[in-house]
Amino acid sequence: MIDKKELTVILPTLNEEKAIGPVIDELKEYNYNNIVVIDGHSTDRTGEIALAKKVEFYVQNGKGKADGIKDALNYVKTPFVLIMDTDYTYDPADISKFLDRIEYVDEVIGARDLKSKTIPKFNQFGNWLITQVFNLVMGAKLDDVCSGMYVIRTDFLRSLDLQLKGYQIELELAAKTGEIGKIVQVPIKYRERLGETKMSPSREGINVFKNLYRFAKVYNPTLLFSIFAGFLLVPAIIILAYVGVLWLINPENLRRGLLEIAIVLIVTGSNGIAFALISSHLRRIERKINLAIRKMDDKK
Ligand SMILES: Nc1nc2c(ncn2[C@@H]2O[C@H](COP(=O)(O)OP(=O)(O)OP(=O)(O)O)[C@@H](O)[C@H]2O)c(=O)[nH]1
Ligand SMILES: [Mg+2]
Repeated sequence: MIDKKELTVILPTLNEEKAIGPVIDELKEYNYNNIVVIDGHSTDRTGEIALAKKVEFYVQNGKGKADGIKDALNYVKTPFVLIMDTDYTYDPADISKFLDRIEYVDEVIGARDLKSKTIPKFNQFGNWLITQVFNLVMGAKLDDVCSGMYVIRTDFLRSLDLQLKGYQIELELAAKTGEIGKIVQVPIKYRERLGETKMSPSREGINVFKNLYRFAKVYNPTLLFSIFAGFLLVPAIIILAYVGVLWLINPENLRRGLLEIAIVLIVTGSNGIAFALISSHLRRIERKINLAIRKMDDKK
């Protein structure tokens, strides 16, 4: 288990005046004293309260939670960081579980019980669906990829070239870490939020699925080409069977038009399969190169 002193807690805030005080107090009760609050230009008393609690407080450059977290890394001096939403939903009693595991891996994600009553029904389903699609695309086995509580190695996080904005950071982090490193998860509690949400579930949901599609192109083109091939080959086989049955019943009844459509679908679908095989091979090579680069970076 790593020492609490080796951990910095990054608290991203945007108008969290109701929650910031209790969140900092609880962290200090558990002796987590390296706390960096990174604020996205709050217009309420968030900054005032954080400063009164004598923690490091900075107003971020850029926009959104992701830019805030990247900015906060400039102030971190410990080898590990915990990123935790500052809305009181996460319980610092759970942090010791993360410290037990992070020694051996690159990222530890706190997995909420997605059936918990404290998560609105729409978000429960959304989080579940996003996690399932993420697992399918990335070949991962996570239970809650959108969790707002995770521990990560500081240098490793700095080395990742994170591009996505706002609430998409958790997704990109898990994708990039899974590619070249190791992620584990620990079960955590999830409590009622204090104060108002800053997130629009429908807008963020749409952005997430756009990004999952981009991840599929980059990390799992085999899956995309296979789906494409399936869409063509399944109807082709059905048409062929139909034409075949008609022809068997009456050899003079050969439906040439349908047969030609089936042949075109089969030729195009077979190309899809060929691309799927080639891309799977290329991805294996790319992954080996990425892992080799990671090893070289670790030795530096
Ligand atoms: N630094 C910074 N923090 C932000 C920004 N937008 C949101 N946050 C913080 O990011 C965390 C997550 O935001 P929430 O509004 O709780 O979003 P959520 O957890 O997805 O949604 P809920 O289920 O309603 O809690 C909170 O601590 C916010 O205060 C921003 O632009 N900059
Ligand atoms: Mg929240």
